[in-house]
Amino acid sequence: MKKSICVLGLGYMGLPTSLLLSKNFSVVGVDINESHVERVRSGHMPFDEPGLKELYEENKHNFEVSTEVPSSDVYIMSVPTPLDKGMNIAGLKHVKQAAEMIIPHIKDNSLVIIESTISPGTCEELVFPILKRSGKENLKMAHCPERAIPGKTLDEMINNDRIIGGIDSVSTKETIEIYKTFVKGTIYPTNIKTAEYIKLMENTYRDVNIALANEFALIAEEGNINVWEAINLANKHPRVNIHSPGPGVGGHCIAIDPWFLTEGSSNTKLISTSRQINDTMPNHVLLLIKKILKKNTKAGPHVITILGVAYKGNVDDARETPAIKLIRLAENNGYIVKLHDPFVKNFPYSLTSLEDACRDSDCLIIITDHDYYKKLKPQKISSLMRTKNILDTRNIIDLKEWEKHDFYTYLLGDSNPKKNY
Ligand code: SAJ
Repeated sequence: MKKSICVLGLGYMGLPTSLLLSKNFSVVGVDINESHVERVRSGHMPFDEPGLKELYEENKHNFEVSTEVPSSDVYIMSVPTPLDKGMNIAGLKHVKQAAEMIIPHIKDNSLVIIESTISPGTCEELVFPILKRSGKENLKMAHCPERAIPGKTLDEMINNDRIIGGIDSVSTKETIEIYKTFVKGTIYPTNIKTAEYIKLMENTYRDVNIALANEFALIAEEGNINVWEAINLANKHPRVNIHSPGPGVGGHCIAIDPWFLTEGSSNTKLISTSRQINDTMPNHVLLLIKKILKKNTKAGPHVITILGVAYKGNVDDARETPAIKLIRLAENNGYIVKLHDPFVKNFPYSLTSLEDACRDSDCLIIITDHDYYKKLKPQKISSLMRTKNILDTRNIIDLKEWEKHDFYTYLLGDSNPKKNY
């Protein structure tokens, strides 16, 4: 008989994982959000992800969804672990709730796998003791952090290497057997706490490197240097790989996970400084907007247009997007803020058509590196604007092309001496 697997949490990672597993196992996907469960049950994918709908159609005979936890051989937790913002520590309430929900249904020999990102020690010190309250024998547990990137989730879940750390060698071995059914990359075994630590190191590494790129951009602006050209040429060195500056770091992982590392230590100067640099990039973007509007515009009130609210290019995901901070800062400074995004549907502020967003605007600000904006034609927008300013925070448009259509162009990380801000 096929092993039964229950995946708790049908979000960006839980749903694709459930569907990949349903090729070989009988899978029940559980979520506490009834309307979300209903949506998936009726065959509607709750977010855009290449190949997801097709995978659902292929495997739906092995896949059920429910708000109730069933009795199962294996449980996989893929629930959110948000940042407890007031304290900058991991918010583990969903993890605890999922563990409590499992207790009445868990069997002797069940295996519980945590995919959610957690601070080192959480599996052994928090979750396993909760599961042991069930009184069941030979419980097993492992941490198998996900490494996939939205927009390429299925491809990366299948092809990336994976780290699996069990609470003991049997747990590690059994978890590897399960993931081997769909992972083509190499699966590396380790212990459970090291697996928790590795996941946080990976995202912290990226955050610190982005902070360095952002700091390079700020220094370049002071020194009449185009940071994008400088980074491109520095990266010709065989051992240098500088990341890209931008308007700030968003998403559910890179902007959050470094704090899960720092909560367990007092030796975290570099990591917290990097977080601070990335978190204050929207403030810097606002300063650039102010300089632009001081120099080249008509009388206020000023209208600014934010192009892109997704946290990164070509996705519909706006979690932790730096656009939110920029919108709030801009409103606090008296600007009328108009917003456009070709993909995002759920957002706390109203989004409008591109034409409406640009009409009577004094400055366009590219925040998200959607391909859609790379292809934007200045002639399409030029006549709508009140004052033709454009600030590119991602270096994705051809500024010269926009200048041909009478735009004043500005680039984050380039003080642009000709325009002298
Ligand atoms: N960003 C920059 N400059 C860069 C790269 C990214 O400003 O050079 C910004 C992006 O615009 C975005 C944010 O950083 O706002 C994060 O984007 P991302 O593409 O770096 O990462 P995520 O959050 O989509 O996915 C990351 C990935 N982790 C790593 O690359 C180490 C992914 O593999 C993880 O699975 C995911 O976090 C996760 O779930 O932890």
